[in-house]
Amino acid sequence: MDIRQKSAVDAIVIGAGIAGIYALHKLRNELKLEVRGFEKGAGVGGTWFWNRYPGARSDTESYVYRYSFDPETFEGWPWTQKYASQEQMLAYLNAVVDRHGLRPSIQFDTRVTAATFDEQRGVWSVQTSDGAVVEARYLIASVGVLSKLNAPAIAGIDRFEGRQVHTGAWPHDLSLEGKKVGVIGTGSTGVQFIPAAAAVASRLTVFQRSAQYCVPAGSDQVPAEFIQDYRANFDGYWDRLRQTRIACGFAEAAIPAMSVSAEERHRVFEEHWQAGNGFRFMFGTFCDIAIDPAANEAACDFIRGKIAGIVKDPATAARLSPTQAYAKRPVCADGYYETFNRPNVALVDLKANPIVEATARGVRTADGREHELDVLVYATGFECVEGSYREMAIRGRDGALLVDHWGSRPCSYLGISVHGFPNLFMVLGPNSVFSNLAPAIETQVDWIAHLIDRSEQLGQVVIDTDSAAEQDWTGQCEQMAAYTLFPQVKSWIFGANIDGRPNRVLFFFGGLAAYRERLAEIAANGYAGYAFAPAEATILA
Ligand code: FAD
Ligand code: NA7
Repeated sequence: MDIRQKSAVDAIVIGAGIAGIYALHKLRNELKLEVRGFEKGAGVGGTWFWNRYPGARSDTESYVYRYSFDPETFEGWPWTQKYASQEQMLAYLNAVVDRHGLRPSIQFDTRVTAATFDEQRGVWSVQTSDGAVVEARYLIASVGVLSKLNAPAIAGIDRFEGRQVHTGAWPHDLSLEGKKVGVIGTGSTGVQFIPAAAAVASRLTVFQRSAQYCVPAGSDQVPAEFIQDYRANFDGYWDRLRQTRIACGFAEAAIPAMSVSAEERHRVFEEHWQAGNGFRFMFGTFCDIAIDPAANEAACDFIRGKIAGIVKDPATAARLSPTQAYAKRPVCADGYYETFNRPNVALVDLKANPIVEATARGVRTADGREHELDVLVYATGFECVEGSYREMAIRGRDGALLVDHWGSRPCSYLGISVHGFPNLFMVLGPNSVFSNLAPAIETQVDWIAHLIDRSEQLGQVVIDTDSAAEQDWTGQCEQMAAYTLFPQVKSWIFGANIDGRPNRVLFFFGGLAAYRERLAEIAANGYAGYAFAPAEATILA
């Protein structure tokens, strides 16, 4: 029988991005469970299915932004560029899915709307947008940290006769060739989109709320010798990567910025500026850019100097120069600041001159000017981490709603489990590791599969996590975040990109190596914080 017709299976996987694909493979092909996948999109790929905007690409280097579990697909993969484009990422993920025969297990165009835990039977009852109800013992939520779109409310937007698009739901049929384009947002997406759009649009108006510290990406060909060495020593590369914090493949700095002379600091910054990559600039130059205010200000000063040197119009350069700490997720793009020297590009500073309303022909700013647009692009990001959970009614013990359990402080044990929601496993749930996300996802899915395997060995018991473990983990994440400069700035990594939302801690800043060590300790310590027991017997304090 087609697995997609079964109303009871061992496990359900929600989402078919990097995480969902791997979870399906792990549970179905390795643990030999019956697994049904649901994906609201029409195909696999998640982020790389949805984000088709011009310029879209990973900004983690290609050789570490993929699966380590599947050297074979990569073996024959045509690979020349340092960063994979959206098309290449999507093609790669589709190839993995087909190579492992996963497609028949996934039901596309189907959204999971609700999931309720039956305490007596230890079973999740999952409802989908097509009205079906499917039961499973294990529920894996791989719904993405950057999956629920965020867009500003613009007064009178219904009047606008042009086209509106979000970069995270880019339509297949839209070309910007020769069009008057407006873009709101200058985050990771905006800085990729802006140079690409400026090259084809007749006019590009950039509506900037916050100026951005953007370093070059250093997009380039990968040297053939490196590719050869990597293919020959695949496992060694990944083993070393898992011993690092940010897991982006570059050497992480061990020297504090202020321990060297000003000349040496400048030399190191310049070397990394030339090499490119945002994470490398933040974590490969000096070890304390994200911790020590003086080190951070030195990096800011260097980047501001670059902006002043690149952007010809001093007023534009000033508007592009951030004043706050360099403490958002670091971004990179080639030719970002240079784009503002083009005659067809204009910059609007929304803090000084906000959009007040939409008109039939465009948008009007507070200075009274109407900006004529054929297309208005929202590069305004996502309701991150918790956003996709807010779109599903997930009910655990006593009918408690997950989002109520979280309130304004999303908590978890290890970013994976939540007290009172047994056998629910999140991939990249609140307080997962802040790093290159591909190896973080593999780490979590391996752990989830390990727990499920153990439950199966113990006689298909229910796995719950205790409240103390959840609170302890969440508290540790908060303490670690407070040690860094990240909470000083409002950004998506603290959920504060959404208007009116305060900062809340959503990531573990201890790094991938420490996170993996913690998992190993927990396993060695009798799975501390977890209980494995028959359904009615697992109710934990
Ligand atoms: P996603 O890829 O977001 O997949 C989640 C899937 O779940 C989606 O397909 C969604 O449709 C589906 N879904 C959600 N809710 C439901 C529901 N209720 N029912 C059914 N299906 C549902 N990270 C890096 O580490 N390096 C990078 O260079 C990088 N670049 C990025 C560039 C962009 C433009 C964006 C947006 C993100 C980038 N990221 C990057 C983060 C990226 O999201 C992760 O690296 C990774 O792709 C996440 O995979 P995932 O499977 O966890 O989630
Ligand atoms: P980000 O990084 O959240 O950036 C969104 C941008 O949109 C950022 O410049 C925001 O300004 C701006 N924004 C958000 N809401 C508004 C409103 N209401 N008005 C004006 N401007 C707004 O999202 P991205 O898609 O760029 O990147 C997300 C992740 O995807 C990224 O880190 C990578 O992992 C890939 P702000 O800075 O908040 O003032």
